Amino acid sequence: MTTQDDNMLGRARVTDTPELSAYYAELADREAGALWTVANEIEPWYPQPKSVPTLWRYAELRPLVRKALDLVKADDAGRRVVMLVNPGRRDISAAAGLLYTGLQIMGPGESMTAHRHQAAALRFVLEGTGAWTIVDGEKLRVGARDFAITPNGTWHEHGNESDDTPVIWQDGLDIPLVNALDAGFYEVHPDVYQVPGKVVNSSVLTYGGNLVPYGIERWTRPYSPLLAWPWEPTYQALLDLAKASEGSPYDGLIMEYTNPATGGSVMPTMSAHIQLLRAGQATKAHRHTGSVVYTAAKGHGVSIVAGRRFEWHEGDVFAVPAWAWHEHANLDQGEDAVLFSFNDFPVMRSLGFFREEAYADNDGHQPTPAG
Ligand code: GTQ
Repeated sequence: MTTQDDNMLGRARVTDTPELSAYYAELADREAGALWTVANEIEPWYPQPKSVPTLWRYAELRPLVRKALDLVKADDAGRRVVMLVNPGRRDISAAAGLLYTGLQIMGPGESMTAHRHQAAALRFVLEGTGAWTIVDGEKLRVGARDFAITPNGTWHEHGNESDDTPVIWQDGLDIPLVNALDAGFYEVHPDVYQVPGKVVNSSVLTYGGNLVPYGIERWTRPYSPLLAWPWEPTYQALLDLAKASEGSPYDGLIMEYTNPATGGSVMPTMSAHIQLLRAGQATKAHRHTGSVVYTAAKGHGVSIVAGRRFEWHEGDVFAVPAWAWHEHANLDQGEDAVLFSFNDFPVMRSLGFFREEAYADNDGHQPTPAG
């Protein structure tokens, strides 16, 4: 089928004939092909993500995640995780673009063995009080709404030291990106478990205070020396920013978790944001390259993603594919709402692929979707 776009000068527009079909078959027999049969598809005018806007409701998934506690042992599963799979990307287990996400549950007293892999990982804690992770020998204790990273190649193992309450946290990994680049490696720790250093949360104690230690060897690894961002100071930073700034018309009061040594993203492939929407605030629509996975961290709101209306509550996760128009609103008139998100913007930016565009019509809002 040809479209108006295909007919434009400079685009492939060869009509099939019996001779051509026979020719294509001859090429195919030799593992070759005619570019003009696929040119418009492989060089689209603008991004054509296979991922579709998707919402995963925590109220629906939480009981299923808890069910996994009884069905599989953490050690047998390796990681007891319910993946959130984009209906357009089942082939690569991605949630959006080349980003993976899942809900990991650990029962009281459970702990898992150590491994490391090429994929980078991040965690956003949804519930529970006893969660810990050991990242390259540093034990981190993380509570609800805390953010933590497991940079690629670092040894890590997780557990829950609570006596009675399961922990559920969200994992975000760049597994599909690593696989798309055929760069995946995976190793089990030679001693099965790491021996953590004596000081818990040492990177938070060292780098968490808005100051960088002076007079010690400079940090030169490609990821943040700070490995965890507790919720309280993070939320306070948003409240303080709200006093000093109007914020972004598209994102409200948005901040990036950063590498304190560079001011850049926490890891080379993935970045994360935390954003506050004031009571009743509605943002304008924009779109950009790069894929984003959002989590409702606090409050209740709605996001319109490429015309789909996603009403969200705490713990809900939704995917915004690359180049999809999106806008957010806080549906509560009295309380603020907070969205956590992670993205592949560092990849887009380092390759020169980042582009952003404002929605121009209708005062910056997409048409109200039906239903
Ligand atoms: O915690 O190491 O959800 O390796 C998927 C793959 C979590 C992890 C996931 C992983 C991990």
